[in-house]
Amino acid sequence: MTARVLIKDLSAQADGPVTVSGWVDTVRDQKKVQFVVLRDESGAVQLVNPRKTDDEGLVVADDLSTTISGLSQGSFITVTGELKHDERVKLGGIEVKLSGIEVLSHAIPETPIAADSSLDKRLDWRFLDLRNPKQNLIFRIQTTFEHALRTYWIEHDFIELHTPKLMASASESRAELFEVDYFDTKAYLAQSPQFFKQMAQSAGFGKIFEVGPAFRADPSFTSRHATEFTSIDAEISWIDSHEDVMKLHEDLMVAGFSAVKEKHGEEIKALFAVEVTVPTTPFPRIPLAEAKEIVKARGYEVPREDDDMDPEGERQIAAYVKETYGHEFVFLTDYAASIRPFYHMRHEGDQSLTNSYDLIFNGTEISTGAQREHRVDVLIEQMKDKGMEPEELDFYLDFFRYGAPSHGGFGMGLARVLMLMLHQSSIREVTYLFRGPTRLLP
Ligand code: AMO
Repeated sequence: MTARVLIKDLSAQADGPVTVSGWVDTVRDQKKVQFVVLRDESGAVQLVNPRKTDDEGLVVADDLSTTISGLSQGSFITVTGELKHDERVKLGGIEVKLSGIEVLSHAIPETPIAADSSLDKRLDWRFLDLRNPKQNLIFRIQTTFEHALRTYWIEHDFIELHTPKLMASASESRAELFEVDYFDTKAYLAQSPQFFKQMAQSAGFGKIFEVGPAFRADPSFTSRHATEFTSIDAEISWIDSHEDVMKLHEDLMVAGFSAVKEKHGEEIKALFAVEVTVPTTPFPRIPLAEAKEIVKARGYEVPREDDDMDPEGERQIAAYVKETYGHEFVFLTDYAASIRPFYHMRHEGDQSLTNSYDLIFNGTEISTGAQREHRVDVLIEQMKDKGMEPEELDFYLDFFRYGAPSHGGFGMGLARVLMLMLHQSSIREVTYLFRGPTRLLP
Protein backbone atom coordinates (compact mmCIF):
# COMPACT_ATOMS: atom_id res chain seq x y z
CA MET A 1 0.00 0.00 0.00
CA THR A 2 1.28 3.48 -0.87
CA ALA A 3 1.69 5.51 2.35
CA ARG A 4 -0.68 8.40 2.94
CA VAL A 5 0.73 11.73 1.79
CA LEU A 6 -0.29 15.09 3.27
CA ILE A 7 -1.88 17.26 0.59
CA LYS A 8 0.63 20.07 1.10
CA ASP A 9 3.47 17.67 0.19
CA LEU A 10 1.92 16.49 -3.09
CA SER A 11 3.24 19.30 -5.28
CA ALA A 12 6.86 18.41 -4.42
CA GLN A 13 6.24 14.80 -5.41
CA ALA A 14 6.81 13.39 -8.92
CA ASP A 15 3.88 12.17 -11.04
CA GLY A 16 2.86 8.65 -10.06
CA PRO A 17 0.72 6.63 -7.65
CA VAL A 18 -0.38 8.34 -4.40
CA THR A 19 -2.72 7.79 -1.46
CA VAL A 20 -4.38 10.77 0.21
CA SER A 21 -7.00 11.03 2.97
CA GLY A 22 -9.30 13.85 3.87
CA TRP A 23 -12.75 15.41 3.92
CA VAL A 24 -14.87 15.86 0.83
CA ASP A 25 -15.12 19.59 0.26
CA THR A 26 -17.09 19.73 -2.99
CA VAL A 27 -18.27 17.30 -5.66
CA ARG A 28 -18.84 18.38 -9.26
CA ASP A 29 -20.66 15.51 -10.91
CA GLN A 30 -20.47 16.33 -14.62
CA LYS A 31 -21.61 14.29 -17.56
CA LYS A 32 -18.17 13.25 -18.81
CA VAL A 33 -16.01 13.81 -15.80
CA GLN A 34 -16.34 13.97 -12.04
CA PHE A 35 -14.34 16.34 -9.81
CA VAL A 36 -13.93 16.16 -6.05
CA VAL A 37 -12.07 18.70 -3.95
CA LEU A 38 -10.52 16.88 -1.01
CA ARG A 39 -9.22 18.71 2.06
CA ASP A 40 -6.96 17.53 4.86
CA GLU A 41 -5.32 19.45 7.71
CA SER A 42 -2.62 20.74 5.36
CA GLY A 43 -4.51 21.87 2.26
CA ALA A 44 -6.84 20.94 -0.61
CA VAL A 45 -6.42 19.01 -3.87
CA GLN A 46 -8.57 18.25 -6.90
CA LEU A 47 -9.44 14.62 -7.63
CA VAL A 48 -10.66 13.73 -11.08
CA ASN A 49 -12.49 10.76 -12.56
CA PRO A 50 -13.19 10.72 -16.31
CA ARG A 51 -16.35 8.66 -16.74
CA LYS A 52 -16.11 5.36 -18.62
CA THR A 53 -17.87 5.03 -21.95
CA ASP A 54 -19.03 2.00 -23.88
CA ASP A 55 -18.22 1.18 -27.53
CA GLU A 56 -20.84 3.62 -28.72
CA GLY A 57 -19.44 6.42 -26.59
CA LEU A 58 -22.22 6.32 -24.00
CA VAL A 59 -21.33 6.93 -20.36
CA VAL A 60 -21.53 3.83 -18.18
CA ALA A 61 -21.73 3.89 -14.44
CA ASP A 62 -19.14 1.84 -12.60
CA ASP A 63 -18.52 1.40 -8.86
CA LEU A 64 -16.13 4.34 -8.68
CA SER A 65 -18.39 6.86 -10.41
CA THR A 66 -21.38 5.67 -8.37
CA THR A 67 -19.41 6.12 -5.14
CA ILE A 68 -18.37 9.64 -6.19
CA SER A 69 -21.96 10.59 -7.08
CA GLY A 70 -23.00 9.49 -3.59
CA LEU A 71 -20.33 11.39 -1.68
CA SER A 72 -21.68 13.89 0.82
CA GLN A 73 -19.74 16.97 1.83
CA GLY A 74 -17.65 16.31 4.93
CA SER A 75 -17.36 12.54 4.44
CA PHE A 76 -13.92 11.25 5.31
CA ILE A 77 -12.32 9.23 2.53
CA THR A 78 -9.02 7.66 1.52
CA VAL A 79 -8.28 7.69 -2.18
CA THR A 80 -5.67 6.13 -4.41
CA GLY A 81 -4.77 7.43 -7.83
CA GLU A 82 -2.17 8.90 -10.11
CA LEU A 83 -0.72 12.29 -9.20
CA LYS A 84 -0.36 14.55 -12.21
CA HIS A 85 1.20 18.00 -12.40
CA ASP A 86 -0.85 20.19 -14.73
CA GLU A 87 -0.47 23.97 -14.81
CA ARG A 88 -4.06 24.34 -15.98
CA VAL A 89 -5.44 23.07 -12.66
CA LYS A 90 -6.28 26.20 -10.65
CA LEU A 91 -5.96 24.47 -7.28
CA GLY A 92 -2.18 24.20 -6.88
CA GLY A 93 -1.36 22.99 -10.41
CA ILE A 94 -1.86 19.31 -9.55
CA GLU A 95 -4.63 16.74 -9.61
CA VAL A 96 -5.08 13.09 -8.71
CA LYS A 97 -6.71 10.82 -11.29
CA LEU A 98 -8.73 8.42 -9.18
CA SER A 99 -8.42 4.65 -9.22
CA GLY A 100 -10.14 3.88 -5.91
CA ILE A 101 -12.07 5.43 -3.04
CA GLU A 102 -12.67 4.07 0.41
CA VAL A 103 -15.32 5.92 2.41
CA LEU A 104 -14.18 5.65 6.02
CA SER A 105 -16.84 7.84 7.58
CA HIS A 106 -20.03 9.10 5.98
CA ALA A 107 -21.17 12.63 6.77
CA ILE A 108 -24.86 13.42 7.14
CA PRO A 109 -25.56 15.22 3.84
CA GLU A 110 -27.26 18.27 5.37
CA THR A 111 -24.36 20.29 6.87
CA PRO A 112 -25.70 22.26 9.85
CA ILE A 113 -23.61 25.38 9.18
CA ALA A 114 -22.75 27.40 6.09
CA ALA A 115 -20.32 30.22 5.39
CA ASP A 116 -22.95 32.80 6.31
CA SER A 117 -24.10 31.17 9.58
CA SER A 118 -24.10 33.36 12.69
CA LEU A 119 -21.12 33.14 15.03
CA ASP A 120 -23.32 31.54 17.70
CA LYS A 121 -24.50 28.85 15.28
CA ARG A 122 -20.94 28.21 14.17
CA LEU A 123 -19.88 27.81 17.81
CA ASP A 124 -22.65 25.23 18.29
CA TRP A 125 -20.91 23.24 15.55
CA ARG A 126 -17.38 24.28 16.40
CA PHE A 127 -15.72 21.10 15.13
CA LEU A 128 -17.18 21.71 11.66
CA ASP A 129 -16.40 25.43 11.84
CA LEU A 130 -12.78 24.63 12.70
CA ARG A 131 -12.37 22.67 9.44
CA ASN A 132 -12.28 26.05 7.72
CA PRO A 133 -8.62 26.84 6.82
CA LYS A 134 -8.98 30.32 8.36
CA GLN A 135 -10.00 28.90 11.74
CA ASN A 136 -7.30 26.26 11.49
CA LEU A 137 -4.68 28.96 10.91
CA ILE A 138 -5.72 30.76 14.13
CA PHE A 139 -4.68 27.78 16.21
CA ARG A 140 -1.43 27.28 14.35
CA ILE A 141 -0.68 30.96 15.05
CA GLN A 142 -1.58 30.44 18.71
CA THR A 143 0.83 27.49 18.89
CA THR A 144 3.65 29.49 17.30
CA PHE A 145 3.02 32.50 19.56
CA GLU A 146 3.02 30.44 22.76
CA HIS A 147 6.07 28.50 21.62
CA ALA A 148 7.99 31.74 21.00
CA LEU A 149 7.15 33.07 24.47
CA ARG A 150 8.10 29.77 26.06
CA THR A 151 11.40 29.72 24.15
CA TYR A 152 12.14 33.24 25.41
CA TRP A 153 11.34 32.27 28.99
CA ILE A 154 13.43 29.12 28.87
CA GLU A 155 16.38 30.94 27.28
CA HIS A 156 16.16 33.50 30.10
CA ASP A 157 16.05 30.93 32.94
CA PHE A 158 12.40 31.27 33.91
CA ILE A 159 10.73 28.40 35.80
CA GLU A 160 7.35 27.19 34.54
CA LEU A 161 4.58 26.92 37.15
CA HIS A 162 1.27 25.09 37.25
CA THR A 163 -0.63 26.74 40.09
CA PRO A 164 -3.84 25.24 41.47
CA LYS A 165 -7.14 26.39 40.03
CA LEU A 166 -9.10 25.37 43.12
CA MET A 167 -8.61 27.96 45.81
CA ALA A 168 -9.81 28.76 49.32
CA SER A 169 -10.22 32.47 48.57
CA ALA A 170 -10.73 34.96 45.77
CA SER A 171 -7.56 35.87 43.86
CA GLU A 172 -8.74 39.12 42.32
CA SER A 173 -12.08 40.54 43.44
CA ARG A 174 -14.93 38.91 45.31
CA ALA A 175 -17.14 39.90 42.43
CA GLU A 176 -16.74 37.61 39.41
CA LEU A 177 -15.97 34.61 41.60
CA PHE A 178 -17.09 31.06 40.83
CA GLU A 179 -17.88 29.10 43.97
CA VAL A 180 -17.92 25.29 43.90
CA ASP A 181 -18.87 22.66 46.45
CA TYR A 182 -15.73 21.16 47.90
CA PHE A 183 -16.59 18.22 50.19
CA ASP A 184 -17.95 19.85 53.35
CA THR A 185 -16.66 23.30 52.49
CA LYS A 186 -16.55 25.73 49.53
CA ALA A 187 -13.79 26.30 47.02
CA TYR A 188 -13.34 29.02 44.41
CA LEU A 189 -12.05 28.76 40.85
CA ALA A 190 -8.83 30.74 40.40
CA GLN A 191 -9.37 34.12 38.74
CA SER A 192 -5.61 34.50 38.27
CA PRO A 193 -2.42 32.75 39.48
CA GLN A 194 -1.61 36.06 41.19
CA PHE A 195 -0.98 34.90 44.77
CA PHE A 196 0.93 31.78 43.80
CA LYS A 197 3.16 33.45 41.25
CA GLN A 198 4.08 35.92 44.00
CA MET A 199 4.68 33.00 46.38
CA ALA A 200 7.30 31.73 43.94
CA GLN A 201 9.27 34.95 44.50
CA SER A 202 9.42 34.28 48.25
CA ALA A 203 10.30 30.68 47.43
CA GLY A 204 13.41 31.94 45.65
CA PHE A 205 12.37 30.97 42.10
CA GLY A 206 13.49 34.37 40.73
CA LYS A 207 11.61 34.34 37.42
CA ILE A 208 8.52 32.32 36.63
CA PHE A 209 5.82 31.97 34.01
CA GLU A 210 2.54 30.13 33.65
CA VAL A 211 0.12 29.63 30.78
CA GLY A 212 -3.12 28.30 32.19
CA PRO A 213 -6.85 28.71 32.68
CA ALA A 214 -8.41 31.57 34.65
CA PHE A 215 -12.08 31.84 35.58
CA ARG A 216 -14.26 34.93 35.99
CA ALA A 217 -17.95 34.79 36.82
CA ASP A 218 -18.48 37.80 34.62
CA PRO A 219 -22.10 37.91 33.40
CA SER A 220 -21.38 40.33 30.55
CA PHE A 221 -21.64 39.54 26.86
CA THR A 222 -18.90 41.79 25.52
CA SER A 223 -16.65 40.74 22.66
CA ARG A 224 -13.63 40.56 24.98
CA HIS A 225 -14.84 38.73 28.06
CA ALA A 226 -15.11 35.01 28.68
CA THR A 227 -15.93 33.13 31.88
CA GLU A 228 -12.87 30.92 31.28
CA PHE A 229 -9.80 32.15 29.44
CA THR A 230 -6.14 31.28 29.00
CA SER A 231 -3.99 33.61 31.05
CA ILE A 232 -0.32 34.18 30.22
CA ASP A 233 1.47 35.18 33.41
CA ALA A 234 5.03 36.11 34.31
CA GLU A 235 6.55 37.32 37.57
CA ILE A 236 10.14 38.40 38.28
CA SER A 237 12.19 39.25 41.38
CA TRP A 238 14.66 42.03 42.14
CA ILE A 239 13.00 44.73 40.08
CA ASP A 240 13.39 48.47 40.65
CA SER A 241 9.92 49.34 39.41
CA HIS A 242 7.19 48.36 36.95
CA GLU A 243 9.55 49.65 34.25
CA ASP A 244 11.46 46.36 34.52
CA VAL A 245 8.23 44.42 34.02
CA MET A 246 7.33 46.49 30.96
CA LYS A 247 10.78 45.79 29.47
CA LEU A 248 10.22 42.06 29.86
CA HIS A 249 6.70 42.36 28.50
CA GLU A 250 7.71 44.20 25.33
CA ASP A 251 10.59 41.80 24.65
CA LEU A 252 8.13 38.90 24.90
CA MET A 253 5.74 40.57 22.46
CA VAL A 254 8.58 41.12 19.97
CA ALA A 255 9.55 37.44 20.28
CA GLY A 256 5.95 36.28 19.80
CA PHE A 257 5.11 38.60 16.91
CA SER A 258 8.41 37.93 15.11
CA ALA A 259 7.78 34.18 15.18
CA VAL A 260 4.18 34.56 13.98
CA LYS A 261 5.15 36.91 11.17
CA GLU A 262 8.00 34.72 10.03
CA LYS A 263 6.03 31.48 10.04
CA HIS A 264 2.51 32.63 9.08
CA GLY A 265 2.86 36.21 7.74
CA GLU A 266 1.97 35.32 4.15
CA GLU A 267 -0.95 33.05 5.08
CA ILE A 268 -2.31 35.71 7.45
CA LYS A 269 -2.18 38.22 4.62
CA ALA A 270 -3.96 35.82 2.27
CA LEU A 271 -6.70 34.62 4.65
CA PHE A 272 -7.20 37.59 7.01
CA ALA A 273 -5.96 40.47 4.82
CA VAL A 274 -3.85 41.56 7.79
CA GLU A 275 -0.18 42.52 7.71
CA VAL A 276 1.37 41.47 11.02
CA THR A 277 3.74 44.15 12.33
CA VAL A 278 6.58 43.23 14.67
CA PRO A 279 6.55 46.06 17.23
CA THR A 280 9.64 48.16 17.83
CA THR A 281 10.91 48.71 21.37
CA PRO A 282 10.53 50.61 23.59
CA PHE A 283 6.74 50.74 23.29
CA PRO A 284 5.31 54.21 23.98
CA ARG A 285 4.49 54.76 27.69
CA ILE A 286 1.89 57.30 28.76
CA PRO A 287 0.73 57.91 32.36
CA LEU A 288 -3.02 57.31 32.58
CA ALA A 289 -3.80 60.88 33.69
CA GLU A 290 -1.97 62.24 30.67
CA ALA A 291 -3.69 59.73 28.38
CA LYS A 292 -7.05 60.98 29.56
CA GLU A 293 -6.02 64.56 28.76
CA ILE A 294 -4.92 63.49 25.28
CA VAL A 295 -8.20 61.72 24.69
CA LYS A 296 -10.12 64.75 25.96
CA ALA A 297 -8.22 67.02 23.57
CA ARG A 298 -9.42 64.70 20.78
CA GLY A 299 -12.99 65.42 21.83
CA TYR A 300 -13.77 62.37 23.96
CA GLU A 301 -14.27 62.62 27.69
CA VAL A 302 -13.99 59.31 29.55
CA PRO A 303 -17.29 59.19 31.42
CA ARG A 304 -16.33 56.69 34.12
CA GLU A 305 -16.43 57.89 37.69
CA ASP A 306 -13.91 55.29 38.81
CA ASP A 307 -11.07 57.00 36.94
CA ASP A 308 -10.38 54.02 34.67
CA MET A 309 -10.25 54.16 30.87
CA ASP A 310 -13.30 52.84 29.07
CA PRO A 311 -13.22 50.95 25.75
CA GLU A 312 -13.73 54.10 23.66
CA GLY A 313 -10.96 55.85 25.64
CA GLU A 314 -8.67 52.90 24.87
CA ARG A 315 -9.52 53.16 21.17
CA GLN A 316 -8.89 56.91 21.18
CA ILE A 317 -5.52 56.71 22.89
CA ALA A 318 -4.50 53.88 20.56
CA ALA A 319 -5.47 56.04 17.54
CA TYR A 320 -3.36 58.89 18.96
CA VAL A 321 -0.38 56.58 19.50
CA LYS A 322 -0.71 55.16 15.99
CA GLU A 323 -0.83 58.65 14.47
CA THR A 324 1.97 60.05 16.63
CA TYR A 325 4.38 57.13 16.96
CA GLY A 326 3.18 54.71 14.28
CA HIS A 327 2.88 52.08 17.03
CA GLU A 328 0.13 49.50 17.68
CA PHE A 329 1.04 49.10 21.36
CA VAL A 330 0.98 51.53 24.26
CA PHE A 331 1.62 51.11 27.98
CA LEU A 332 -0.73 53.24 30.06
CA THR A 333 1.04 53.65 33.40
CA ASP A 334 0.59 54.91 36.94
CA TYR A 335 -3.03 53.97 37.54
CA ALA A 336 -4.78 55.44 40.58
CA ALA A 337 -4.58 53.26 43.71
CA SER A 338 -8.38 53.54 43.96
CA ILE A 339 -8.87 51.38 40.85
CA ARG A 340 -6.02 48.93 41.36
CA PRO A 341 -5.88 45.85 43.59
CA PHE A 342 -4.38 46.07 47.10
CA TYR A 343 -1.23 44.22 46.05
CA HIS A 344 0.00 46.90 43.63
CA MET A 345 2.86 48.98 45.03
CA ARG A 346 2.07 52.65 45.38
CA HIS A 347 4.33 55.53 44.36
CA GLU A 348 6.87 56.35 47.02
CA GLY A 349 5.94 60.04 47.04
CA ASP A 350 2.27 59.78 46.10
CA GLN A 351 0.05 57.17 47.74
CA SER A 352 -2.74 57.88 45.29
CA LEU A 353 -0.83 56.33 42.35
CA THR A 354 0.50 52.80 41.70
CA ASN A 355 3.58 51.37 39.98
CA SER A 356 1.33 49.68 37.46
CA TYR A 357 0.35 49.59 33.82
CA ASP A 358 -2.12 48.26 31.30
CA LEU A 359 -0.89 47.24 27.86
CA ILE A 360 -3.18 48.37 25.05
CA PHE A 361 -2.87 46.69 21.63
CA ASN A 362 -4.79 47.98 18.61
CA GLY A 363 -7.16 49.84 20.93
CA THR A 364 -7.99 47.20 23.56
CA GLU A 365 -6.43 46.19 26.88
CA ILE A 366 -4.58 42.91 26.62
CA SER A 367 -2.72 42.94 29.89
CA THR A 368 -2.29 44.32 33.40
CA GLY A 369 1.07 44.46 35.15
CA ALA A 370 2.61 46.01 38.24
CA GLN A 371 5.30 46.12 40.83
CA ARG A 372 3.89 44.36 43.90
CA GLU A 373 3.98 45.55 47.49
CA HIS A 374 6.38 43.17 49.26
CA ARG A 375 6.53 44.94 52.66
CA VAL A 376 4.00 43.12 54.80
CA ASP A 377 3.10 46.06 57.05
CA VAL A 378 2.39 48.26 54.02
CA LEU A 379 0.47 45.42 52.39
CA ILE A 380 -1.76 45.09 55.46
CA GLU A 381 -2.43 48.84 55.45
CA GLN A 382 -3.35 48.71 51.76
CA MET A 383 -5.76 45.85 52.42
CA LYS A 384 -7.46 47.77 55.19
CA ASP A 385 -7.58 50.79 52.93
CA LYS A 386 -9.62 48.68 50.50
CA GLY A 387 -11.96 47.51 53.27
CA MET A 388 -10.51 43.98 53.27
CA GLU A 389 -9.90 41.78 56.30
CA PRO A 390 -6.15 40.96 56.39
CA GLU A 391 -6.87 37.80 58.46
CA GLU A 392 -8.74 36.31 55.52
CA LEU A 393 -5.58 36.30 53.43
CA ASP A 394 -3.17 35.38 56.19
CA PHE A 395 -1.70 32.53 54.12
CA TYR A 396 -0.81 35.11 51.46
CA LEU A 397 0.60 37.60 53.97
CA ASP A 398 2.85 34.86 55.32
CA PHE A 399 4.67 34.88 51.95
CA PHE A 400 6.00 38.32 52.91
CA ARG A 401 6.87 37.64 56.56
CA TYR A 402 10.03 35.62 56.00
CA GLY A 403 12.02 37.74 53.58
CA ALA A 404 10.51 38.65 50.22
CA PRO A 405 12.36 40.24 47.30
CA SER A 406 10.97 43.23 45.41
CA HIS A 407 9.04 41.80 42.48
CA GLY A 408 6.47 42.38 39.77
CA GLY A 409 4.76 40.77 36.83
CA PHE A 410 1.84 40.77 34.48
CA GLY A 411 -1.17 38.75 33.33
CA MET A 412 -2.24 38.74 29.67
CA GLY A 413 -5.28 37.23 27.98
CA LEU A 414 -4.12 34.98 25.13
CA ALA A 415 -7.37 35.27 23.17
CA ARG A 416 -7.29 39.06 23.36
CA VAL A 417 -3.86 39.11 21.74
CA LEU A 418 -5.02 36.82 18.91
CA MET A 419 -8.27 38.72 18.39
CA LEU A 420 -6.45 42.03 18.01
CA MET A 421 -3.57 40.61 16.01
CA LEU A 422 -5.97 39.14 13.41
CA HIS A 423 -8.47 42.04 13.55
CA GLN A 424 -11.28 39.75 14.69
CA SER A 425 -14.41 41.20 16.24
CA SER A 426 -14.66 38.82 19.21
CA ILE A 427 -12.53 36.52 21.35
CA ARG A 428 -15.12 33.84 20.54
CA GLU A 429 -13.55 33.57 17.07
CA VAL A 430 -10.07 32.84 18.43
CA THR A 431 -10.91 30.67 21.44
CA TYR A 432 -10.95 26.94 20.76
CA LEU A 433 -14.09 26.45 22.83
CA PHE A 434 -15.54 29.68 24.19
CA ARG A 435 -17.13 29.78 27.63
CA GLY A 436 -19.61 32.55 28.41
CA PRO A 437 -22.63 33.08 30.66
CA THR A 438 -24.86 31.09 28.31
CA ARG A 439 -22.33 28.75 26.73
CA LEU A 440 -21.11 25.52 28.27
CA LEU A 441 -21.45 23.41 25.12
CA PRO A 442 -19.75 21.89 23.23
P1 AMO B 1 -6.58 41.46 35.06
O1 AMO B 1 -7.78 41.15 35.88
O2 AMO B 1 -6.51 42.82 34.44
O3 AMO B 1 -5.26 41.31 35.92
O4 AMO B 1 -6.44 40.37 33.94
C1 AMO B 1 -5.29 40.33 33.11
C2 AMO B 1 -5.67 40.13 31.65
O5 AMO B 1 -6.43 38.95 31.51
C3 AMO B 1 -7.39 39.10 30.49
N1 AMO B 1 -8.74 38.95 31.03
C4 AMO B 1 -9.75 38.37 30.37
N2 AMO B 1 -9.81 37.80 29.16
C5 AMO B 1 -10.99 37.27 28.78
N3 AMO B 1 -12.10 37.27 29.55
C6 AMO B 1 -12.09 37.82 30.78
N4 AMO B 1 -13.20 37.78 31.54
C7 AMO B 1 -10.87 38.40 31.24
N5 AMO B 1 -10.49 39.02 32.38
C8 AMO B 1 -9.21 39.34 32.24
C9 AMO B 1 -7.22 40.50 29.92
C10 AMO B 1 -6.55 41.23 31.07
O6 AMO B 1 -5.79 42.34 30.64
N6 AMO B 1 -3.51 39.37 38.44
C11 AMO B 1 -3.64 40.43 37.47
C12 AMO B 1 -2.48 40.45 36.50
C13 AMO B 1 -1.16 40.84 37.14
O7 AMO B 1 -1.10 41.92 37.73
O8 AMO B 1 -0.20 40.06 37.02
C14 AMO B 1 -4.93 40.23 36.69
O9 AMO B 1 -5.52 39.18 36.70
O10 AMO B 1 -6.35 40.42 28.80
